[in-house]
Amino acid sequence: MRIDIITVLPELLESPFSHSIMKRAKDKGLLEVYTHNLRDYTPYKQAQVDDYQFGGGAGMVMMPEPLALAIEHLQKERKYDEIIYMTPDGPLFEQKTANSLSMKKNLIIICGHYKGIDDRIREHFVTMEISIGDYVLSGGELAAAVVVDAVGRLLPGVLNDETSALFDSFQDGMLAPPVYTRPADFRGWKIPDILLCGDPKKIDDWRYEQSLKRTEQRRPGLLDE
Ligand code: 6GU
Repeated sequence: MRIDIITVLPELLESPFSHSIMKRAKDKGLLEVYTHNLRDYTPYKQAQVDDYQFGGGAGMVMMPEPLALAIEHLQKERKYDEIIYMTPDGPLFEQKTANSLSMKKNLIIICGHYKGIDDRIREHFVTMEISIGDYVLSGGELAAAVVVDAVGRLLPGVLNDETSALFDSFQDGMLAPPVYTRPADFRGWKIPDILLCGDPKKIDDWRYEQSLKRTEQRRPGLLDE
């Protein structure tokens, strides 16, 4: 999978994909992430990419021309499955969004700043909008990093048995069960006996019960869906 990210802050997107599982995905050639500085595509002087909004009001808006030129530059090279705009007024990002995006080949992600982007770009170029939650970030970059991480780890070959996504919280509509590692007795706090019983079926049943209990207690809404 290839992801092209259009941003005014490419520096912000260097570190998130340079470690751990995202690094492995890139090293294995399973995930390619390229950042593009929007200022490289503006025809305006002083690398201007934003301007005052028509009708008045506080806050700048990202101009359509630099965004259109950046998108069209990328589209000349390959066909994109989705052009995604990161915006707090988009549909909420969920595990099922990540699952479906992980099956695409080429994605563009546009990171907004200030008051957002000129609406004509949303109308004529953007095919999908994503918000990562009901709060406002100062730009779309951190949200884009969340999406790339959630999607990248699902690509076939990225995770191994130890890190398998099959039993993640949300993957089956439930939260994950509690987990424990050595020592079995830490400061007198013991792990549940059943985990030492050696019967995989019993352990599976216990984990399922724990998942259900956690989900009922913490996120009852998930069980209705
Ligand atoms: Cl995608 N962008 C911004 N700026 N803020 C957000 C968001 C995105 N999702 C939640 N808050």
